[in-house]
Amino acid sequence: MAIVTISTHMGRKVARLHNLREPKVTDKEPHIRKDGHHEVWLDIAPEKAYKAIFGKAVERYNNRQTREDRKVTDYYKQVCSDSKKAPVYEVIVGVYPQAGTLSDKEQRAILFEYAKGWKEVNPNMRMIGCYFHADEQGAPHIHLDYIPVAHGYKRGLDTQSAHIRAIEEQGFRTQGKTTAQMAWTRSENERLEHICKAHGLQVTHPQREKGSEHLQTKAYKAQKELENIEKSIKRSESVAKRAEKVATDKINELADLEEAQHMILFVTKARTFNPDGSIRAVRDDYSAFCEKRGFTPIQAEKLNGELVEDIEDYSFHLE
Ligand SMILES: [Mn+2]
Repeated sequence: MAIVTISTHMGRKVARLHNLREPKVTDKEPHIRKDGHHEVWLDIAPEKAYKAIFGKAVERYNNRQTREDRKVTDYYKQVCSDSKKAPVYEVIVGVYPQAGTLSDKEQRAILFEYAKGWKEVNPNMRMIGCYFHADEQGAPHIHLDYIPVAHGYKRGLDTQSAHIRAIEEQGFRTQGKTTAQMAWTRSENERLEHICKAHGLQVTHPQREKGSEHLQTKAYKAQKELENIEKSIKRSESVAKRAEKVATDKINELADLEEAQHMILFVTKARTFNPDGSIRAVRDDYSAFCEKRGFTPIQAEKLNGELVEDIEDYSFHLE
């Protein structure tokens, strides 16, 4: 199971040409891979969207005006020139793997679900653009552009483009240190988290943990470490088994050797009665025997020493 962090970054900066991958703009953006994948899920020009959303309100307002100069001719332009407002807002949504992996396809599915569910929970935030970018450095993400729509104004148009009012109309209120905007952002994060969980992902909140590594991530890493340790134990066990076999072979070889020693002693006994036989001759025979059996010089020397002692003992008894 992959562990991810999520983010819904809300902002007033909308770069439609970047989102649409307009070459004039993206040619100057080196972080975009030319051969990368991107999709346009929805794209309505803001001017057009403003006419569709506020056209009727503009009409109602203009019909009430007696003075021609008070009539609204272009509501979009009016909002653009209002320093307190942005005509279009944007949320950048991403799912970022912290441990484990997540395919582009899976990321796309989650983000698509998020975008698809937008309309139902955000009736006041009219989506006019949605762009899937899997061609930038880092994880795939979407840019979701929307126009905030608030109703019930007594002054000016009865329906206006107004971010905070639109959020409040959706039921979010400022409470203590939590602003309506923060509450709404949190609710969108929870919605995304819910989708991630439905896709079998674990979601961590490193920022809530104030930069410390999340316990779930730690647990995941510990689990992986344990698996690695288990693997290395298995490897050690098979090494031990092989070593045991080598040891058994060596013991068998030593048993053979002991037998050979007895044989040599037997030969020595025979040579004692032979005027040409000597201890030295037996020792040379034995050295050759060790060499043939593949013993190291030290092993051979040690055994040799023992053998000589044995032979000397034996000779003594014979006298
Ligand atoms: Mn992008």
